[in-house]
Amino acid sequence: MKIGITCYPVPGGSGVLATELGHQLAKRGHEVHFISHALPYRLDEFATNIYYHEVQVSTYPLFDYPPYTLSLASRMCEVARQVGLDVLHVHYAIPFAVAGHLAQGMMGDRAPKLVTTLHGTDITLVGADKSFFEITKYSIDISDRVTAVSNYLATKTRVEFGTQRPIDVVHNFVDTTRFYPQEAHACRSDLAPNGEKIVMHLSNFRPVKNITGVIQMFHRLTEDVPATLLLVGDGPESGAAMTLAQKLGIGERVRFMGNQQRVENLFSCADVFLLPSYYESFGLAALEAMACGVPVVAADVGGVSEVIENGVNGYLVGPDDYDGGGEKLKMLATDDSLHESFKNAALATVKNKFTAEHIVPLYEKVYLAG
Ligand code: GMT
Repeated sequence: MKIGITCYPVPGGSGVLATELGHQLAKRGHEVHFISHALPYRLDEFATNIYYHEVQVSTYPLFDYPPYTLSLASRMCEVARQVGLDVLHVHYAIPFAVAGHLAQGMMGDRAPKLVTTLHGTDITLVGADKSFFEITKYSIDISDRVTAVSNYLATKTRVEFGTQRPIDVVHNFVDTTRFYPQEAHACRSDLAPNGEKIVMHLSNFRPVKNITGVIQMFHRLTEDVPATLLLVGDGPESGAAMTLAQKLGIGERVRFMGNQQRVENLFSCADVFLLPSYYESFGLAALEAMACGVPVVAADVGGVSEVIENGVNGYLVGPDDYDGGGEKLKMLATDDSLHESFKNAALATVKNKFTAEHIVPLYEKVYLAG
């Protein structure tokens, strides 16, 4: 098939998933066309069967806000005509589904099928904002097929928007040829020269990620265990994280890595991954950690329990339960046999449910469905 993909190109779960899906579809022989205003964050090297079509966003003194959605719709239509797209798969409802719908309208009979994947905050935060409510509801209604990344998100969407339309649940997946337990990367000796334990957090540092929880839970751990916190990613809460770490006297134990392309190398240095978000529709970063054999302590919110089984392959705590989170970090950092059993259970969860081989055919089925 010829598949167009539109996603946010910046670091974030929806863009990562969309790009990883593009890679997997291309490997399976499909022709994949990314349509975006910038190269997606993980589309960082040449790959056979993958093409990139940039959207030029024009501005004009009359426009206070450049009309990106219209430029995108035009580009989607051009690409669809040029290459004969069968499917246009947009990741995140706003504004991509509406742009896709406009492109379909311009294409007439030869329009590609519009598939919209809901990732989480497009429904829970952005979509539920009054000013976006109607357009998000419309985006769901006009898509030919809608998928959601967890059962939780599919149910939440039906309830929030009062829609009965079918939503296929297609969980996130991880590329296990890239994310697997490997020898600790050279950075481990640099980050933990005296054998400290390494806790890692990866996100785009938005308020929903509860960076205060990350620092506080890590702080509880350091009361008993020498440890380093690896913060990977960047965003609006980065500065506050640094300030809080300094205030708690653990500033020197926290390493800010910024946005990194090869996060698998950093996972290979970590002992535990920490994700105490206030909301998480799935938790792709947790899944990547698990694929690298790193047990996760996460908040029991949204669809996280569809990935993490509490007490088996990770721990689930309340997002503001700093003592509970710190205690679980401590258990995994100090009990080697517990760590080994969680590591093996996490690897088995990934292998049995969340590999590309399990999930990508489900997307192909959605593309082919009538
Ligand atoms: O919130 C983020 O970290 C980014 C966000 C996005 O849409 O870019 O991630 C969402 O999509 C991921 C991929 O499907 C999910 O694994 C994340 O759980 C989800 N984030 C939230 O729900 C907060």
